Amino acid sequence: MKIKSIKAQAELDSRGEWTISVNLKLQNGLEAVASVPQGKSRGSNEAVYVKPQTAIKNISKIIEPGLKGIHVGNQNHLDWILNKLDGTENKSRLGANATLGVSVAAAKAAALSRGLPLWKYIAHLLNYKRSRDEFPRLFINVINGGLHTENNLDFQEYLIIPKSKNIAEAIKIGLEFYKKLGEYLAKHFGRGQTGLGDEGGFAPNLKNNIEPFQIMAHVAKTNHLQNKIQFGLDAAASNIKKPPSKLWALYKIMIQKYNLFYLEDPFPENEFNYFTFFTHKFEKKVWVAGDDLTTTNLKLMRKAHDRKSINSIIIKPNQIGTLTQTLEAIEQAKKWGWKIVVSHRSGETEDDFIADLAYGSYAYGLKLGAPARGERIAKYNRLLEIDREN
Ligand code: 2PG
Ligand code: MG
Repeated sequence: MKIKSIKAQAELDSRGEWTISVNLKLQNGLEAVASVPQGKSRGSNEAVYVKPQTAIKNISKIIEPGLKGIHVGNQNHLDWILNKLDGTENKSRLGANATLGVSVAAAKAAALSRGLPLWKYIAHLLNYKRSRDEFPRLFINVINGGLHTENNLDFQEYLIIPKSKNIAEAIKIGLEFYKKLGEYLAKHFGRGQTGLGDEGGFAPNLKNNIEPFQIMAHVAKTNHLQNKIQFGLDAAASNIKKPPSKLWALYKIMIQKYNLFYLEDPFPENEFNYFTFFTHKFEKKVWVAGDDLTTTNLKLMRKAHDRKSINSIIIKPNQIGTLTQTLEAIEQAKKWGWKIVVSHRSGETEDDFIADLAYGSYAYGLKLGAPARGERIAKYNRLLEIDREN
């Protein structure tokens, strides 16, 4: 299980932007590939990406020589070396795109060598021994706005979260709702309003930022799905110009009228105090999640914990740059009782790693976009496969 070679190359993400994929070969002949996603509405404290060509060069000049002969079965040690080779707090030397690609490819190679499905290998890294009887709930982005579209909605993601007994049923509910929503938009707003945003959700122009929930509630009710889904929102408020007090008033309506269940980044990433007031007031009703606020970074997570700013967290491996640090963030968040939602990025590849990560880390949820377009569908299909493997 020792590393023989690591090669990286440029490939395209779902927005047609260049990213990288990494091929890692072991001395035992096995090989694993990982591709790296890229966000658009990024938190300013995320680990630094370097240009794809620089990441590729760093992998061949620095990472491959530094990791050759290293055993992939010890993920901790391998990621420790990656951090050592980088030598910065935020991966700015090697690039978090370079380190994450290698880190995930190594985990995949280790899982292959042990003959384990990746999610089981991740559970093993976390020392989870009991068999998995739950599954991550799906956070499905059905209406897109903000930076992921050209439409007039300020909020980035209007989410549905199916309630179901198993993953296949959750996917079916998601599919049905998504189809019915598309039909409704085409009928009432015209075909031009059913274009898709970056994460596959519809991107209509609507009269205000609450109307998506009016429509979603209506579609749920008329299709007898109202007891089968809950609503969520990723405001991605760092990109919104409205003052926090105005945002607060909108969230209040969403909670009171639409039973909002999950609310991510309700305020800009530096507004820890607003988060704290809000969470204090609404923590019994809604899961208030940090994304740009916390960037999968233990230091920021600690700050949010000390101030009681959130009760839920988004986990994105590429915000921190190695699998080990991602798992550390998950472990810590669990100790604090936060609800954990593993997430894709808006610029995705066909790599389905996050499905295994959500499953294997026993996360509460997986945010994976709408059931449309190959890069999102890859994750849905992997979930179905895991369900059969389990
Ligand atoms: C977010 C993400 C993913 P991006 O804000 O949660 O949905 O968007 O990848 O553009 O940062
Ligand atoms: Mg977010």
